[in-house]
Amino acid sequence: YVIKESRYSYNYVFKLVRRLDKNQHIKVLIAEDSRPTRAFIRLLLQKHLYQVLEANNGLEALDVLKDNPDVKLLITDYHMPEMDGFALVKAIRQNVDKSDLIIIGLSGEGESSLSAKFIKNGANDFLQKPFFHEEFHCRIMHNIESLELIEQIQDAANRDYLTNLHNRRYFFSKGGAQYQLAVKNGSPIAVAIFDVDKFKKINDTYGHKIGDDVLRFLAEEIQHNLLHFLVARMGGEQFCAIFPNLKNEQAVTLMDRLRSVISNTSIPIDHEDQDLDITISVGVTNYVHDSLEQQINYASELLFRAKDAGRNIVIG
Ligand code: GH3
Ligand code: MG
Ligand code: MG
Ligand code: MG
Repeated sequence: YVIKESRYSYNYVFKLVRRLDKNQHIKVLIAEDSRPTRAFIRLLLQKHLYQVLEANNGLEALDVLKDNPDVKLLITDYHMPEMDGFALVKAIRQNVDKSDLIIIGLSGEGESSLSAKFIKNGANDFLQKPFFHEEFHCRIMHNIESLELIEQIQDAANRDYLTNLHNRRYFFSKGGAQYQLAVKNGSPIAVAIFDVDKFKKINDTYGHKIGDDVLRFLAEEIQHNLLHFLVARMGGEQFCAIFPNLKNEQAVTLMDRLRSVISNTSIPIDHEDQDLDITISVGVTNYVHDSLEQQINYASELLFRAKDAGRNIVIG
């Protein structure tokens, strides 16, 4: 197929080939009442391996979006029965913004004023019918790439640079929501705070760089053992985890397993072929306070007790 369209520039084709793999995971919805136009757009999209969904009018499009919240791109006509393209864009933009769903409006020949109106109503872009295939694909690719860039920037803002774990800000935002939901529903929720024992000594003995390597290694171990739960690096050598629907003893069991794995794993370090043994201490609590911040403070008190008790221990 790519070869057939060899009138495209080399750069474009190269970029396209790299994209095809990603496109298979991208859902595109076409809202268009003209069946031949819909079929034509579907064909163009399927050639580039997108997953394609169709709707006959705006109302149908809203239904499809409700069932498929992972749709990334909507291509919508203006003139449609039941609900037109503008009403559709307006309805969507009440609660889904431009960085979560791309909308491209379609306007017919001699309707160039519709293009500006589409944008004013919240569309990301527009295409005027009839269009060249290359223009169609360039517009779509350009918009999807912008969206992916925004997602990458958002993700980077939510992560800690050294360990790639989530950061404190994300923990309080996402974990705070999980916590409030549990408080509202009266369901159990546990939080843990944990900290490397005598980490300062590792820095003092081997240097800050090896200290950093140890934190990275530890973060992988934590991620691997607490998969499916929100974990964050709170700062320094301290980490937090939140466990919706777990009772205290279940969270204690989980954290004690992590503690045991870490204490039994030697970390290879770049220092005279040595391995390094580290341990962590943990404080675990279940719901007592109405805010996550207070709950974390409470868990920190238990962490201090774990340190007092001699370290390499979970108190909960
Ligand atoms: P305790 O068992 O009581 O937790 O002792 P500790 O030495 O682990 O605790 P302390 O709070 O005294 O020291 C923590 C050290 O962690 C001090 C600081 O230099 C180091 N640290 C904090 N952030 C980083 C980092 O990003 N990289 C490295 N290499 N070290 C860090
Ligand atoms: Mg129409
Ligand atoms: Mg420490
Ligand atoms: Mg400390």
